[in-house]
Amino acid sequence: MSLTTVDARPWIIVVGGFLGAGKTTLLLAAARELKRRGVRSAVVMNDQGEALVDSEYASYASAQSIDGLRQGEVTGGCFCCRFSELIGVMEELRAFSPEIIFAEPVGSCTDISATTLHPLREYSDQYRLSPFTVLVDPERAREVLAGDADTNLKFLFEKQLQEADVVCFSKSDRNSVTPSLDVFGAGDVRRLSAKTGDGVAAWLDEMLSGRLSAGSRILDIDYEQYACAEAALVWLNLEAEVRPAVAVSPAALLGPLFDELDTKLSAGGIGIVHLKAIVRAESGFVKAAICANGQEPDVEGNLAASPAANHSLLMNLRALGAAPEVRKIVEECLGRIDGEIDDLRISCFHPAAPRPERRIVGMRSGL
Ligand SMILES: Nc1nc2c(ncn2[C@@H]2O[C@H](COP(=O)(O)OP(=O)(O)OP(=O)(O)O)[C@@H](O)[C@H]2O)c(=O)[nH]1
Ligand SMILES: [Mg+2]
Repeated sequence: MSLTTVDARPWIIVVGGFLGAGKTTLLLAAARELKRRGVRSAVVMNDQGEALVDSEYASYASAQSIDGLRQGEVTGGCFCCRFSELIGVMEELRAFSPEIIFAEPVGSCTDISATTLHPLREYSDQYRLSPFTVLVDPERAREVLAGDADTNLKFLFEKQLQEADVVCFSKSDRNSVTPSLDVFGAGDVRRLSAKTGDGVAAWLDEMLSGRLSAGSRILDIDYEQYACAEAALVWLNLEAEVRPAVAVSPAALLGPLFDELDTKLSAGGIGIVHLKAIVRAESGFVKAAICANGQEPDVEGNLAASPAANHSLLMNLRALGAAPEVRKIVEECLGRIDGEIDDLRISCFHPAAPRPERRIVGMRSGL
């Protein structure tokens, strides 16, 4: 008779961090690493809107190199406001017996420890919970530390750091020097690059070691201030079918559109926080992203895909500005595409005040 029992409960690994920090890229790199180890994983994406570039990108990644990665989504609100939905989605994913379930909260969200991690701890008969990682883009940290960041963005960034069990710098491949996060009480900060894979296995091992607890830090947060900070952001999610006048490759369609958007948003004084888009055609797909105005787009996918007559465009823009202006600029840029645009669906809004379903202790104000 064996005295050891196999723990069949999947691990939940929640990875937070500001918009564009590299959460999705890390989760997919970690899922790839797990696949190499013969471990099944799943991801749950989350957004205030519908039509997520991250989910579409995860589908491509899984088709290319993480065969078997299962996906779920909680849309139309953050994990804290849709906690029951998160539980329902994870329940559905368990039908595929993942050993690890990654969850990526909305990048403008905070207070996740009190409203998501702690409520999740009540499901300890079904899941094991790993420490809450907050991923930090060193460039964003430098901007906040230098006092160059918008005050609302700074508020969200700081609160996210204050509640992390584990703080980890992303993008180490292009940031050999990282700023000190001591002022945020971040303690020991890890570093990794999801692009090169450096540090990903070590981070994953730490998440699964059981050495650190989940939800060790609970925020003191004013919900009115939190709501104002989130509402300073504009969310634009767009879907469209594009038929250019002359067949072009996905890259040739997306490149000029991205340049135009960057130029027009910058001219309109709109601060781009994360602009990401995917164009897919029969010949292949291309994804592009920038995390600030004037940045060189980070492009992935099949740049050499042949010209195609039909393209599906998916775009998610998170910016600092007013929704009507942002929508107008995006519509103008789309209008400059030489060709036809069908099935255009745009939702553009300021995130509503967060109203968590659960919180371990009462909210200070606003609820
Ligand atoms: N050089 C480099 N770029 C990275 C790395 N990780 C992510 N990126 C890039 O950073 C940008 C943002 O990455 P995402 O993974 O989409 O960031 P996110 O935190 O999921 O963003 P949101 O979901 O919008 O909050 C993309 O252009 C990525 O390709 C990295 O390790 N190195
Ligand atoms: Mg993401």
